[in-house]
Amino acid sequence: MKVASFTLRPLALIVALIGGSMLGNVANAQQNVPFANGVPVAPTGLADIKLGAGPWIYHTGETMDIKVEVVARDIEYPMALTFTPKGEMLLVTRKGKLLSIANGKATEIPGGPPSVFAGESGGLGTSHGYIDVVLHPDFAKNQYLYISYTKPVAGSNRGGIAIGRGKLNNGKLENFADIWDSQGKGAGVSRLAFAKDGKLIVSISGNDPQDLNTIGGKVLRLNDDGTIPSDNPYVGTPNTRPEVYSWGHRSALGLAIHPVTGAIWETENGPNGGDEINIIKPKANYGWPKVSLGRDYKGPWQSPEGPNHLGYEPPVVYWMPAIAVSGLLFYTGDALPKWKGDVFVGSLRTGEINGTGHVERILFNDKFEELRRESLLADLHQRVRDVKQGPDGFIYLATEQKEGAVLRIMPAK
Ligand SMILES: [Ca+2]
Repeated sequence: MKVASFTLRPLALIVALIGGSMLGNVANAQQNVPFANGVPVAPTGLADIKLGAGPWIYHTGETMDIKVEVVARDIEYPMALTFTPKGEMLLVTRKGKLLSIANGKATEIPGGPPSVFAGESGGLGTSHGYIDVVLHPDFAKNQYLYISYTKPVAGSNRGGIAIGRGKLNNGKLENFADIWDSQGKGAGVSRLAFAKDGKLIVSISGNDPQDLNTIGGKVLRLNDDGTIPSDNPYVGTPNTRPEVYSWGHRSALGLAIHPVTGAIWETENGPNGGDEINIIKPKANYGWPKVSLGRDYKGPWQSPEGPNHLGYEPPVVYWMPAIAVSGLLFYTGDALPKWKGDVFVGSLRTGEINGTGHVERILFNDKFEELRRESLLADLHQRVRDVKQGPDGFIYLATEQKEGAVLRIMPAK
């Protein structure tokens, strides 16, 4: 039933105004929330709850008790973490720092590029300093460390995404140089992963995911030196960027290679819902902004025809409302045996409420169809940006906030 105040009879309007009926609920509901830049301003009642000292013990759905510990804390805005073959933990931050974490202490590794940090986490138009860090598959031989970052661009307060590499040697990043540069055209977020064939897979957010002649909203495929692989799917296609591997993506905050199949998996954010996990195929169009399984920030379904993915590559998992899906991990360890083979994702916030980030575990069947989904650690109120498996088989989390931390999930005993 369409109810608008101008259609109400005077008596009903009076009833509505005094809030004594169903109609009153319509008239008095919280529909006029404050907006900024066309987006509702999310409340902050649960945000910035200080992380306790821990450890925390949880019972979990698969009847396995876990312990969560703080590995390091008071690190400003961690974005991504990784481990060297020798087990050293490396972290990059929105502040544009590369850090080595050991014994609860963060030590800065100099030699990285200048970068742009702008805006509060979770706000529109933010720039993220250092966004992701990966090691070359032959790192033990060549010491190559790659960073995707927001490179300063003259006349822009947001910068543009670039990717560079340097050699990690004796606590320094040496000879860092860009291997690929969006020339200011890509802003927002970017993730990196090396595929099993040694190609560097890159996700780039942007405003033009349906335009094959730009790099925004695409997954790209590069050689390890940033050049274009001759077997890329669009090499030689007119009016198409030869880096493009797949298209129609929104903000991808997670990228990982399946440990068995070698497939590229990606997490990307819808607005208020329509967050996705996708399996990336060459030339496939993943639909954004034509189709989505979620709502726009203002309330309407994103797809004009309703929520569907007809004619486009559908996600394997989706969320409505959004969880601000972030880092992506295939757990292969033995330390948490009941989770072996499961997928983990980070969440920055749930249902547009700040301070509700957490971790989700998803159990698939052998066709990668979802069977179970479990929410973990929501009571810690952290923005979980990255999820990685350590060499010890424990799960490590990077929480992206001003007083950010690295957490570790291990068996309770
Ligand atoms: Ca999609």
